[in-house]
Amino acid sequence: MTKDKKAMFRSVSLLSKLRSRLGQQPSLKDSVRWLQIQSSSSDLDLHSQLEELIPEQQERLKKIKAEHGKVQLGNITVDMVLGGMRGMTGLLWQTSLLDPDEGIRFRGLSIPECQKVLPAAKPEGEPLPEGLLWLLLTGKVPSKEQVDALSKELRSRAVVPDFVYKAIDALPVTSHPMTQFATGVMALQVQSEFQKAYEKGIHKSKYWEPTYEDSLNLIARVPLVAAYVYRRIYKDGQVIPLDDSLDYGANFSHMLGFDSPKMLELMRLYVTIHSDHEGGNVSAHTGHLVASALSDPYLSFAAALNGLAGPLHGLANQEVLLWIKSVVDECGENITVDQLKEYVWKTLKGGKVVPGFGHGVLRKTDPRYTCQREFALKHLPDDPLFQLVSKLYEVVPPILTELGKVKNPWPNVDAHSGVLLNHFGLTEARYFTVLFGVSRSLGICSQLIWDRALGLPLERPKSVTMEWLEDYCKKAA
Ligand code: NMX
Ligand code: MLT
Repeated sequence: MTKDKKAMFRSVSLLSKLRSRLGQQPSLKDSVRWLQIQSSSSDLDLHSQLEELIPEQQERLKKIKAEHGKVQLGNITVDMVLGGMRGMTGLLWQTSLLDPDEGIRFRGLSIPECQKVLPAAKPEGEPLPEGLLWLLLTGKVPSKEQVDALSKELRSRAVVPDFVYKAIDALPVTSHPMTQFATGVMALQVQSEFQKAYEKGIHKSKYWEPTYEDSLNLIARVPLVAAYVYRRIYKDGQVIPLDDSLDYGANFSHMLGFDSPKMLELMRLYVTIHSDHEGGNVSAHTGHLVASALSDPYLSFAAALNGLAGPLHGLANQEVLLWIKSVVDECGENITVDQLKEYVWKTLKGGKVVPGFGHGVLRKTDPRYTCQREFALKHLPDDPLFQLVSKLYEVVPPILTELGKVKNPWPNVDAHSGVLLNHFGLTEARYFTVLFGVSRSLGICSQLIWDRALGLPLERPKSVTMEWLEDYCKKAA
C-alpha cells in the first residue's frame, strides 16, 4: 500500500470504528444506514476496506473457537451419511446464507433488499454485480462511487493473454461450452500470483493478498473468456472487445453481442442473483474444498466449474430450455394444461427429472425464480415461452408432490433463466451454464479470500465403509 493510501486509510478508520459499533448489517434498515455512512467516505479502495476488516474478523473467529468450540450443532445420522450429507452443518461460509423457506441472503440481505439498496446503472434499475461483489467481500452496502471505482478496477484487470485463447482453440469447436470455458480458466492459472508468491515462500499471514489479486483478476477476466467461447462456437469466432465505458454485467452482454438496454439489465440481474448460494452447493463446496489444499483461485474455480457443469446442478439451466423447446416441438406453443401434465408424466416415467424443479435445501419457490418472473412480467409478458413457464409453475408442483418422494416440488433458479435469455436472442441453451459460471466467480472467489484471511484449514471429513456402518449400528442398538 502506498503512503497516500495509508493516510487515507487512517483518516477513515474513525468512521470505520463507528461502523463497527453499529455492527454488521443484518437488516435492510441497517443497510440503508451503511449506505448513507459510506457515501460520505472518500475510501473507494476495496483492498483497504478488507485490510481493515480482516483483523477484527480473525479475532471474532478466534473467540468463537475459544468460547464455543465444543458446542454441538446437531447429530449425524446414517441417513445423512448415505443421503449426500443433507442437513449436516459442516462448513463456514461468510458471504451468504440460505434459508429453506425464504431463500438466499447475501450478507444478510434478501434479493428484493439487494434490488433496493445496491447501486444500479439507472434509476429503478437492476443491481450492478460489482455492488454485490463489494457486499459479499466486505459485508457492507457500497456507495455508487465505490461501485464505479470497482467497475473501473475490474476493467483495468480484464486482460487475457493470447495463450488462453489458443488453449481453447485446441479443442474441437463442438466441445461443450463448459469444457471450453473451464479450459480457458485453467489456462488463466498460468498467471497466478498466489502460486508465484507461494513458490517464493510467502508467510501464511499474507496468503490473502495474492489470493485477492488472483480473485479480482479472475473475476475481471472470466467474462472475456466466456464471451470468446460464445463467439467462437456460435458467431464464427468474431470477437467483440471490452467497452471501457460499460459496467461488468453490461460489458459481458456487449462482448457476447447483445446490446439492447433490456438485455444489459437482464445480465446485471442474472450475474447478481447467480453469484452465491451459501457454501454447500456442488460448485461452491468444490471450490472451497480444492482451495483448502492451498490451490490457487484459478485451480479452485476451474474445479468448481466442473461441478457446475453437472445436470443436477448448473447444467439444469440448459436442460430446462431444451426440455421446454421439446414440449413446444411436440405439442406446440398453445399447449393445454392436460397436454402439459401428460408431458411431465412422460418425462418422469422415462426415469428423468423435471429440470428446474426441486432443491437440496430450499423448500419453497426460489426467490431467484420469483425475481426473474417479475422481470418477465415487466419486460416480456407476452412471450410465449414465458407463458409456458408460467403454466409449468401451476402444473409441475402438484405432480411432483403426487410422486410422494420429492422434498421440494417448487421451481428453482434454472426454471426461469433460459426463457429470458432466449427472448433477447441468446437462444443457445448449451451455453447457458457458462453464464452461471461467470456469475459464480463472484461468490466463490469472495469466500476464498476470506478462507485465506481467516486461515481456514485443509478440509478433510471422515469417511466410512458399509462394514463400518453395520458394526457401529449393531453396537449402538
Ligand atoms: N423431478 C423428478 N424427480 C425429482 C425431482 C425433479 N425435479 N426433484 C427431486 N426428485 C426426486 C429425486 O431424484 C429423488 O429420487 P430418488 O429417491 O428416486 O433418487 C427424490 O425425488 C428425492 O429427492 P430430493 O430429496 O427431493 O432432492 P435432492 O436433494 O436429492 O436433489 C435436486 C435436489 C435439485 C438434485 C433435484 O431436485 C433435481 O434433480 N431437480 C432437477 C434438476 C435441477 O433442477 N437441478 C438444479 C438445482 C439448482 N441448481 O442450479 O443447482
Ligand atoms: C445453487 O445455486 O448452487 C443451486 O441452487 C444449488 C444449491 O444451492 O444446492
